[in-house]
Amino acid sequence: MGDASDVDYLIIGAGVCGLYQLHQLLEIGADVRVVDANAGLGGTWYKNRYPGCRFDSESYTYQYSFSEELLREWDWKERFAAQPETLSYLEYVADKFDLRRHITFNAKVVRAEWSEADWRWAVTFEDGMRIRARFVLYATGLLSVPTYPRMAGRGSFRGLETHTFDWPEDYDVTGKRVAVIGTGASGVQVITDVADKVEKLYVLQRDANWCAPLGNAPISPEEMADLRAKYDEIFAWCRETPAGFIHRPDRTLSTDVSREERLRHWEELYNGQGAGLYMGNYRDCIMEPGPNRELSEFVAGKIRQRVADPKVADLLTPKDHGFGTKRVAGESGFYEVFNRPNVELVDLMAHPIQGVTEAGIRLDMGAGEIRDLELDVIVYATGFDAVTGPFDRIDITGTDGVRLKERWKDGPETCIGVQVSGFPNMFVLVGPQSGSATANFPRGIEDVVNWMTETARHIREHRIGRFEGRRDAELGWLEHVREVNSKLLLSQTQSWFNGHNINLDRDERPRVMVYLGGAPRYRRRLQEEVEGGYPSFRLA
Ligand code: N01
Repeated sequence: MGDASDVDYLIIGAGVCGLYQLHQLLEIGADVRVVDANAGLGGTWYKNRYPGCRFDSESYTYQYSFSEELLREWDWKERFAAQPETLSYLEYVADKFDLRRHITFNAKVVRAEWSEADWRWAVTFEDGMRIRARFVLYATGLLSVPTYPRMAGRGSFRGLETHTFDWPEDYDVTGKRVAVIGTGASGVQVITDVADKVEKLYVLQRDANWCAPLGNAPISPEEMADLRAKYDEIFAWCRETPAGFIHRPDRTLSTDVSREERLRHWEELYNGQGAGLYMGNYRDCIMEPGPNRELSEFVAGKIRQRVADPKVADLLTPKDHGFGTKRVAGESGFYEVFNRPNVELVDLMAHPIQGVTEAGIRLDMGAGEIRDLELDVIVYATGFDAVTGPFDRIDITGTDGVRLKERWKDGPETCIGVQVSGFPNMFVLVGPQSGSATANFPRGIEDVVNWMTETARHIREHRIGRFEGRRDAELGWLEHVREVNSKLLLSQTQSWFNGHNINLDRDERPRVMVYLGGAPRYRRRLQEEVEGGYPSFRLA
């Protein structure tokens, strides 16, 4: 393809964030185009088609709040909608607001180069197409680069080998012999969904991960009507909670109440809905080791009650981190799966994978012994090169020929999570150290997109041609994020939240990937910039 015409705003990514940003920029009459590597819209919800995929935000909080009409028209079927419903919702939004004609699909960006001569980005695509844009907005997602583990023989397997993220559309596992590697949020969902359909399921677990019941159920028409009547209240409430969920940490400390009261409260949260047990619990449970240990022991007791074999229950209980100090997986019958005769938990710590063979997976049983698992399907539920991965795979060059990948080689640095010094006119809508990264996603991105839209207005009104984050502001933000994050036990565990995401080297230095200061504080920080005339940025 030849050169495409210039555009003012180029948004990369047509997922939850990109679609909303497109709508908002169109509303203010901006010249805008969206490009997406996929053949359809939806981002995460387009790609993740593995059985059991759903979100663990309450459905009615995982939707756009900008249009009353849309809120009136759309009915959610389940408290926690599954992937097909969420994708249908996003398609409905795109059609209703006539967004599709502004999106180019099958357009994978491979390079973006800043030109200081004319203050434009030259964006190159895999097929050779080029677009020149005044501003490039990255809505490339946090979890859009899957990581396949490095294993000898991978690719030689005769059956289906797939990552959860790349699950082939409509692939049916019924009657098959399946191995799932990984027990994070994706693994837990796929394992639970396929267990009663497959002939044999091997769950290959390295470290155990904490889970909590999701409490999913259908939404009746009466409940839907009731929720709809309360939408204003629900959105207002979510705006004030740290992660944009309906759950909010309790100001009471666990040590302020009796043990009897604590256990009663935890029992209630465990049997409740969604992420209440770790987002709506006593504040000190995710900040102080002692209270966290007691809560972890409570949840471990639940695992022992639900899993018949005590040895399996013990293996499924995390030993390396406390409850809620990594992303907790929402589950719906996960533990009961291990009581089924066709399911086997394989402890990779004791019996590591030696390699993938034509017929399946070979385990190292120690003392020179091996064990071959004969399989039809291998599922890698092994996570993502999270947060920075989507940027690393594009060759982004800023001023003086500096590459973003090089700038971020020891960890990302951003100006309040929305820009990077040396990369003018490049805006990060979803990326490192942004409030959008750890929030209930639609709630988090609304803050950034609304700020971006306001900023686009400012750019037009003041005829700004060059907009760049200041280095001193960037260093200040990094220090602030480090300080805020250090207050939570989450910052001390190894997960994608602090850069232990690519599983190549498990002892990699922690990186400041996310901002844990909460959505309200982040929103205020962005607003301060607008009100103060953008003091953290250089405008020309
Ligand atoms: O990925 P993960 P995920 N050999 O990184 C294991 C979102 N999400 O896709 O802990 C063997 O959490 C790894 O083991 P270990 C959500 O934000 C949301 O599950 O490193 N095992 C771990 O068990 C979530 O946080 C929803 O020892 C290997 C697993 O693979 C994020 O996506 C649903 C391995 C990876 O877990 C990522 O979740 C799904 C190896 N070489 C996902 N490498 C909802 O909203 C990795 N593992 C409900």
